[in-house]
Amino acid sequence: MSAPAPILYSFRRCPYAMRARLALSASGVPVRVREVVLRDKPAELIAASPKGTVPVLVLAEGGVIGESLDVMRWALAQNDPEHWLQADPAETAALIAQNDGPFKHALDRYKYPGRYAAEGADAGAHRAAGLDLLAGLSARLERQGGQLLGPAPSLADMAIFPFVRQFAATGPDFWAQAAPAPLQAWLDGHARSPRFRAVMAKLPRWQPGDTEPWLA
Ligand SMILES: N[C@@H](CCC(=O)N[C@@H](CS)C(=O)NCC(=O)O)C(=O)O
Repeated sequence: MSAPAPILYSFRRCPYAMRARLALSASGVPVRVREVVLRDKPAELIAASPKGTVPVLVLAEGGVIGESLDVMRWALAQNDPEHWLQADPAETAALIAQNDGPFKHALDRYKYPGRYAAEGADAGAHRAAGLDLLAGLSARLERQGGQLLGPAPSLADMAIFPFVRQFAATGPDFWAQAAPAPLQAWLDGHARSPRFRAVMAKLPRWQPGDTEPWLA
């Protein structure tokens, strides 16, 4: 019998779950994954975290972490071999707040205009607003030597790139033609990394009674 391990409720394509998986993988902490379907969430997920979003990390000793950034910070507090936590905390928080706030707002309305039709969302205007914010990130990548807060990746890069990846994938031709080159290079580097590929492995949907696979 192996020692009890934390359990991560995850959804492969969710960018919040991706950032949690990236940090857990970087930390090397062994974690078992319950892959869920958002339209049919298991009762166990709701019992652990009634707000019903993923990711959720259920600790072996009984605590529950229901926010992606808290999962990242918990993982890196156990072990941070690549020093993701060494970047300036205030700048890290500001970059992530911009991503999770105005950038996510624009991304959702660009990607799913039908869902926001009632508020009169114009996909093109939101695409432009998103690109404006991304231009700021790109200028920063140039200034900092390749990553958002220096030459090496830190928490901000790993928390943000899954969302930029969604923006790029919403209109690949637009992205190729309109996104600044440093930003394209940054995204490609992260999206093609062995770690990202590993945490994007397809897992079967978890059903009660199944033994969960380990996170890569
Ligand atoms: N603030 C949360 C947001 C998580 C979130 O919104 N996850 C989405 C999937 S990407 C979700 O679970 N939505 C609930 C649903 O679709 O039912 C976090 O950072 O963990």
